[in-house]
Amino acid sequence: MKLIHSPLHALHDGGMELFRGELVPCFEMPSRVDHILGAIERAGWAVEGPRDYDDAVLASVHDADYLAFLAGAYDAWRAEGRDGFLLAGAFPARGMRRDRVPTGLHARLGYYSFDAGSPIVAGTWQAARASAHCALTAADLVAAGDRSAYALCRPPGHHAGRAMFGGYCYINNAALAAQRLRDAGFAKVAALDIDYHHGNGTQDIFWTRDDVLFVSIHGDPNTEYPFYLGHADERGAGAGEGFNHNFPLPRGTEWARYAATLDTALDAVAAYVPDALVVSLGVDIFEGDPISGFKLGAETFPLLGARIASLGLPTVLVQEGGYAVSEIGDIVAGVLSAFA
Ligand code: Q9C
Ligand code: ZN
Repeated sequence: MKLIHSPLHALHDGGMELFRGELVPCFEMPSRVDHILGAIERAGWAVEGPRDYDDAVLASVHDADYLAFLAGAYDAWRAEGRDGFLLAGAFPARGMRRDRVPTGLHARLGYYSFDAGSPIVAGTWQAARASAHCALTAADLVAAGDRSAYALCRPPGHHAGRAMFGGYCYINNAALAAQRLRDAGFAKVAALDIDYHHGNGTQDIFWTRDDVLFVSIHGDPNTEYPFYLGHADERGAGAGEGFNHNFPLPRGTEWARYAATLDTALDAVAAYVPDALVVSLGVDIFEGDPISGFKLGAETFPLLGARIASLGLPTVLVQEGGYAVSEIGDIVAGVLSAFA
């Protein structure tokens, strides 16, 4: 199994997030990658860099105006004589206009995002592009015949919608990988999202499509971020109706219940009879995660990996969340061991 990583992730650093009324350094920090790389190297697996891609590839799952905003936001901030980082603080909620893109930088910042927890620093665009390239490279390896590949993506991607960033995510790496597999000739692709937080961005991107199935297990949005999407009654629309499956679980969920729900989710994937699988591998479902609420012990992750691997599908694994920084390396390695 090949593992793909870019050191450019480290350029996305130094931003702060609004957390319970205070500005704090982002839980989503560069050292997460150091710990995952360390565990990968201890396991004896080699890591390689991503291939290069034209920015046009990103437009396969994102709107062009959104990508242009992301690419130029920091320079526009600089041009206003500012430094540090951009952080959105106002959003077009109900009763306000979303039909016109505003002209001002801060107005567009809120227009294209949904939380005050996802800063844009000088290197965010470069890091997000490199992260996307890792996912695309892993997809290309699987398209060329590898049974599985892992993309050590940072920043993560599954909260990023067609034209919206948030939840530490700017470009939807998993969606790009799924689209890449489709374009390579895999007729039906399933995206399984096991991050603690609902993958609202991936759901958004494939909502009206029947060629990419979205299946997600996550904390109940009644109480868990991102709050406003992820309920079980969200089933897709138009041609996509019936091709979206959400499995919300309460805070405090332990392995026994999680495993039973995972089996139901895997049954939904298998019933679709996909040609390939993309896994949004968030390991913030670990009991030690500082911002999440499930109670899965470290020892359950090889079991989790084995259950997903038992589908027997060509699989692209894409790193999403996981904030118990010093423990996520061994946890990710535990999942990958089932595929390697
Ligand atoms: N009080 C990912 O795991 N902050 N994103 C939540 C709750 C946002 C998580 C604050 C969490 C985003 C990829
Ligand atoms: Zn998460």
